[in-house]
Amino acid sequence: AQEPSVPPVRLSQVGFETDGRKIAVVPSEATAPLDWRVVDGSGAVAASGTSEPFGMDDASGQAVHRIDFSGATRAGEGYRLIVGDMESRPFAISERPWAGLAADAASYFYQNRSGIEIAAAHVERPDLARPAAHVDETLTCFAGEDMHGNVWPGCDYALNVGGGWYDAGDHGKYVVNGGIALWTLLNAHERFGATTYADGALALPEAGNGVGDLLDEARWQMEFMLAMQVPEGARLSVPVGRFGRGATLTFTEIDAGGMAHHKAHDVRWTALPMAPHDDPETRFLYAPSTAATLNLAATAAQCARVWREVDPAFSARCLTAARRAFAAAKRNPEIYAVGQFHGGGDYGDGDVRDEFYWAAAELYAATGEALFEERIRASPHWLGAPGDVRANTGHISWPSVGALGTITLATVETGLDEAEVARARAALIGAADRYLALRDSEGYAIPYGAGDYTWGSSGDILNRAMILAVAHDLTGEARYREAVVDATDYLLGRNVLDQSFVSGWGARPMQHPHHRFWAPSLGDYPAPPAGALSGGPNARSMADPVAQAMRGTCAPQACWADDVESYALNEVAVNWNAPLVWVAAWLDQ
Ligand code: 9MR
Repeated sequence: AQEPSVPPVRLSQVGFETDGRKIAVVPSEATAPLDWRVVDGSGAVAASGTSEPFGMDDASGQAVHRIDFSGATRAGEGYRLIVGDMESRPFAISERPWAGLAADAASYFYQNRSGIEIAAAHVERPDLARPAAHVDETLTCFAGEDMHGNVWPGCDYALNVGGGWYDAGDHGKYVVNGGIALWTLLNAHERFGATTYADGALALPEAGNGVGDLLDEARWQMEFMLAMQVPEGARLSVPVGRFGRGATLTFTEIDAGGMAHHKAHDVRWTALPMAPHDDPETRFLYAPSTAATLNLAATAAQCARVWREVDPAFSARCLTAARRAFAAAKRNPEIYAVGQFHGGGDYGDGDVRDEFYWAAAELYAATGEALFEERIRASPHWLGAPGDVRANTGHISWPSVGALGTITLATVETGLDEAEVARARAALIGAADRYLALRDSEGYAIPYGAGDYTWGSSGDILNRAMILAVAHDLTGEARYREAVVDATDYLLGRNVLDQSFVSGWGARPMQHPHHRFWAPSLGDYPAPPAGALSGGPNARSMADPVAQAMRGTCAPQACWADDVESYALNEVAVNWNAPLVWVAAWLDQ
């Protein structure tokens, strides 16, 4: 259940670490500082001070003050922050406020697996169980018209692409986007696989098999990614030319062997609500793309490295697939996902230089071979364009994956010399420094600007938190960790909406994600499990009717609704929950 909003003191609804950063935000036009005090459950003052007037905050559309009450350090429940006649809801201070969040966030992936029963034994409530769906699905390529009347020729084979995760609230499975989520879980395994995500830590059917639970989860997706690879020697007719949408396409035949099909999904969007096993539609593979091929190359190379000791045969299989994919991408470097089809997301990306860099970095980390090293050095993402956060490794999202390669080069033992490793590290620390500066310039003290709020803003913010966390690990400087706490506190309630964007966490959690099965308002369907992250406020691509009705009426941080119908504001997705897995585990350590 959700408590009513308690305006107007905004702080994390999940609480604070004893010796950690504690920030609250209150709206106030006052130009002079305001007196505040934190009182404990018995009314005794635990800390007091004066606020920092910030002035107008464009993201929230309010004038605000920031209050730093980090001086309140004693563990306890029932604290309140009092500022004049404003009073917060009760909050807790504890050693581990985020304990359990990492496991809940990871459970999202199990519960969105395709091709397997979701068993009552592994979920928090029996109504979250469901039968297996799309088991061993053997699909051929879509042949027919796209939305713009282009006729796609298809392929003359079928692949068993069962398994994998559903991308989001829909039933599609996408290699672009599946790849970034998979990389993030594998990276989290490398860091937290012996602790937070050790074997048996999560409720999984594979628990007790001697393998870290995040590896088990990642394998479910890795097998799907491998299955999406085009058979050797297959000649396919694909669109050529520069990235462009809606245009009349020209098709050319290529040697597509080793590429990856961009995606697999229903020929029509499945209805909302609908459990996966009730899906009545026909599903197809869609044409391969260079971006998907490089997502496969990068994650399969990461697989080869991470599973080397755990499962040498699987590791070898991954390495072969990664090499084949990289060679296929070099042979076909500009096959873009320009088709727009009914029934699935596009994930079209007109610039794959970052995907080439990412794949080369992972293949270099896996093999140490000169071919990949040269490719890294030749990439604009290696040197980085000064001042450009995207090119210079700081921005992570499904079409922008350069920083993933840089994180690997900066933190994994490769053949790079010391100076080059230092450069990779400096690039990440430089990006983190820009996020710190942005955090300081925002009223709600988060590394996200008023103009940034777009589809999946929650995931963006967590990806920035990941960069800040890496900078903390590289430098040991507390200010980077504080900014990770800031980003997390925002998601857990320190925002203009007094909203936790994570289901099951906080006094006012998101409850109605755009998800076909977790749709309690639409019939006999379960409420979401704890740990699912809403896409979050989006003022830039307000594509659905709920969002459209809000256009022009909301400040960027307020452009959000807890509405099952709103895919642009309140969907859940693997690429957003994956950095929640990573950041929650990092913070709890
Ligand atoms: O996350 C994607 C966002 O960046 C795009 O702007 C949007 C429109 O193309 O698509 C989002 O991804 C959706 C995908 O296309 C289909 N499954 C649900 C995804 C999350 O909303």
